[in-house]
This record gives sequence, C-alpha cells and structure tokens, in this order.
Amino acid sequence: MTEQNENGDFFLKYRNETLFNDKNSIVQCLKYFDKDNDQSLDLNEFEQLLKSLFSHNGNSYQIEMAKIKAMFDFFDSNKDGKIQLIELENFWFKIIKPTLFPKNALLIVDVQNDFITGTLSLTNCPSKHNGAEIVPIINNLIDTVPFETIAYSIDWHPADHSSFIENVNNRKLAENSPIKENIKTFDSVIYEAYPNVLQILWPAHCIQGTNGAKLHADLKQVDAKTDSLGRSVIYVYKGCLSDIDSYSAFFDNCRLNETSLHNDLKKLGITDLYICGIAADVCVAYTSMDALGLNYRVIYIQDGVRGVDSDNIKKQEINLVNNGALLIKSKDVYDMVGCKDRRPELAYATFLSLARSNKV
Ligand SMILES: [Ca+2]
Ligand SMILES: [Ca+2]
Ligand SMILES: [Zn+2]
Repeated sequence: MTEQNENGDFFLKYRNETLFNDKNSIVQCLKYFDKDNDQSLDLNEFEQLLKSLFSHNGNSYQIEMAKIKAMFDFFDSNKDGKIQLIELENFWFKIIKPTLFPKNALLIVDVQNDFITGTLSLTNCPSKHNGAEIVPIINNLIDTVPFETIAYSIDWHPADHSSFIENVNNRKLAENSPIKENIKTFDSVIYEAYPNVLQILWPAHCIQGTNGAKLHADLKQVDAKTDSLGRSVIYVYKGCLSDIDSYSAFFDNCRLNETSLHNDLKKLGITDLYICGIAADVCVAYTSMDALGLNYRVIYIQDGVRGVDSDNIKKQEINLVNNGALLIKSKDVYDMVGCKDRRPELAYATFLSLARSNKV
C-alpha cells in the first residue's frame, strides 16, 4: 500500500501554523517540487508533491492517476497544464491545510445499556453482536489519543415515542403505510403525521431517565474540567420528540429538527470526526452520512462499531466509502490524529465537495 517516498516527509515542518501561513512557504514548496525549474508543477511534479503529502512516516500512499489528474485539472485554473504559484496557493489552503491541521473529535454513538444488555440488545438482533466488546476499544482510544473533543450521543426517548412497537396503536397510520395489521417488532410503518418517512418499530428502549438509557457503566466519560489532555466534551441527545425518530446524531429522520451537535462541533472548529458506537448500520451509518453532508472528514472505526444486521452493516459501509468516508481500524487512529499518517482519501473527499460546489 505504501512505498518509501524519495522526498521523505517534506511537509512535516509545515505543521507549524505560523510557518504554514507564511506565503514564502508556498514559494519554497513550489521550488522544492519544481524539478525542471520552470516555476510551475507539471503533472509528474504534482504527483511527487501528493506522494509526500499523503504518507505515513515518510512512506507514500498510492493514489490512482485518475484522482491525481482530477485534482490537478481542478486547481489548474488557467488550464495551461501546469500549476503556477497562485494555483498552488489555492491548493495549499484548500487541501494541504486540512491535511496538516485537522481538528479531531471522537464521536461515540449511543453506547447505552439498552443496546447492549437491555430491551433492544444487539444480541437479540440478526447480527447477535455483543455491544460491550467495543467498550474497551473506545476506552483505549479515549486514554491514548489526543483528540480535541470527545462527543457522546445519547438516544433519549419519551415513553410515548413513535418508534416503539408498544405504542403502535396510539397513532394513526397513513394510507400509504406498507403494513397496517398484525404489526410486529422490526416491521416498518408510516404514520399519518409524517407521510414521507418509514418508521421501523423497535422494542421500547432508551426511555429518558431510565437505566437502559444510561451509557454503559464501563465506558469512560471524560470530564472536561479535569481531563489531563484538556479535551472538550460534548453530549448530544437525540430522538427526544415523541412523533419523530432520530437515527442521526445531527438531524431527525425527516431532517426537520437539528440537534446541538453540528453547532457545538463548529464552535470548536472540528474538521475530522472519528466515529464509533452502536448501531453500525443504523445510528452510526446515519450519523456518518450526515457528517459527510456537513463537510466533515469522516473516519469510521470498523472495530469500534457493532450493529443490527451483518449484511446491512457491510452495505452501509460500502455506501459510506462511496460517499467519501474512510474506514479504518482503531489501531490506526493514533498516527492519524497525530498527523503522522495522512490519508489521500480524506483530501479527495474534500476535493470532491469543493468540486461539487465549484469553489475554486
Ligand atoms: Ca516544473
Ligand atoms: Ca496553470
Ligand atoms: Zn431509538
């Protein structure tokens, strides 16, 4: 996957914000990679720059030529087949900057008793997963990785919530509901109040104030006041409205109401979200998709999630990758947060979102 890069880790010294923001640094960068001294980077020289930028301890990641070319063409504003200083400056601040200066948060989705040992335990779902297995993995990340922020999401339902099978007779079903009689757990219905959204019916779970809604007792809860790494802590409550469910930690399932999460992360300047928790194919997947839509760089920790249905977990993971998320293992997190390991996929996702909004 990686090869020794002939330029070593050229960009490491630019992880100093003052030096990075000095315009002379861009001049130096151009000079360094401009091997034929024509004051611009051709495609080959640009490729060498990318190989130095996207590397792990000086070993370059392979990047497909089509992707290199796509970025090259995008930043070559005057379309002369070369990247001049002014074009490199644009690349410097749009792509290199977030690569060298990510602000990282660990987002722990719904690691709550009811999903582990309670009424909606994954052990009773098709996957038969044991959610408790991820607790030591997450704790190890909390203990060892210098994230800027630790965020916990909490499914937090009123007792009359519309997602509970126990409450199915309390609301009017819509004309277009796929099932209207003999409704069972895990069936999907449509309620009249929200005619555009399928509601899966779960066993009652995570009712506000109950033991089942508490975070798993062994999960570390960082206290921002005493944390030796000085991290900030966010709690976000979701699914709090009776009539509409919320799988994502950002929005309800109709995207009518936004939680506090995006605002809190924005205030802290967070760019990168390392996402783990329960359930991989439901709340983790929905949260990750919304995070991508909000232009976060999304890193999904595969061994830090457990889910409802193994096939659906795989399907959701493919969907996330296709939308720009990076799937990694928890052992990779430390070097990535420390910026020793810089992945091209994350920058490419940023590039695609720039290209979509055509912000050159
Ligand atoms: Ca050149
Ligand atoms: Ca040009
Ligand atoms: Zn729920």
